[in-house]
Amino acid sequence: MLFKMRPFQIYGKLSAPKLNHLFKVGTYNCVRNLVNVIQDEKNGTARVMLQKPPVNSLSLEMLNELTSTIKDLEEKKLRGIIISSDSSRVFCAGLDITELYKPSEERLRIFWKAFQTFWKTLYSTPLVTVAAVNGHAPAGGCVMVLSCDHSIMVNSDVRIGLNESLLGFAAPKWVRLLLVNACKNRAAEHALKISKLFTPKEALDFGIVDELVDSSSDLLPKAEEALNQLLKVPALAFQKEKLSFRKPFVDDLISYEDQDTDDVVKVFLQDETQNIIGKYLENLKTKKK
Ligand code: CO8
Repeated sequence: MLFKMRPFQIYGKLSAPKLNHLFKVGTYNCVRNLVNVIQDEKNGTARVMLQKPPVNSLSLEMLNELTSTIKDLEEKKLRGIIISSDSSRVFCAGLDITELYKPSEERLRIFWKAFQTFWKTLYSTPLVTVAAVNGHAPAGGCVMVLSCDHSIMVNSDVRIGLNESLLGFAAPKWVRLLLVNACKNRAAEHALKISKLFTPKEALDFGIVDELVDSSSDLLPKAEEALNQLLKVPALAFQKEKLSFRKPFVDDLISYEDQDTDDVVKVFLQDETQNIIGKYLENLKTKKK
């Protein structure tokens, strides 16, 4: 059977070999700068691939692009997405720490609001969301995984968790509740206090991810299988159940999001926090030397 072919919509640079690799009958890809969307029109699904080397950190541009990608796919009436990474070692390194180091107050406010907006969009999207976690997922990377409907991680020597306290700041309520919802209050409290990064096996045991696969080659087939399984549930019922659990958390954040931004800006602009972030960044840069 022949599927309808759509022309590529290319917003960013993509090399010819990569294009050839991605081009499949019945699919088309829409490459923006930092996110590559490979859409399967027949199935009504898409793979949303993070491609911001080296570690897919969430800069302001990345957050805005991810939000607009999800909104675009909702408008196109897609049914589900798999979020994965172009890197073989890192799913997402969390917020871009350079956004948090010596920022202007204005940029920091815009950045934090973009993070809130991205989270609200991902967490409550009517799309069925599956995270295919093929590498490290600290901090904001873990927030993304915890916000999907289902997550599968490769059982390798990578780590996942909320490690913000090491950077000198505490997770805000809406981030903390994501972990509490996954792994119970006491375990979440302990993990947040010590910036615990979980092995994939621990993450499975604590409910941070839903499934493990042994090899990265098994990840996407397994994610597709999981997505297709979830898509068998009638969409309206799925969305209603999802929103009945998630909307209260989103509404809660909406009720205090300006205060949340004020609090975060205040903490990040303190000298003490800036010193810790500066040292953390320095350690990241020097660890390979
Ligand atoms: N932001 C910006 N740059 C980064 C980040 C990041 N999050 N992570 C790594 N980099 C940079 C490194 O400095 C390095 O730069 P360069 O090449 O110039 O030296 C480059 O990316 C490659 O990094 P690595 O060599 O460390 O790559 P590895 O593959 O060895 O390791 C890791 C990958 C494990 C992801 C590792 O880079 C790492 O641990 N990164 C830090 C992750 C982290 O701590 N993120 C916290 C961000 S804060 C956050 O997300 C808050 C979330 C919400 C809570 C809010 C509470 C207020």
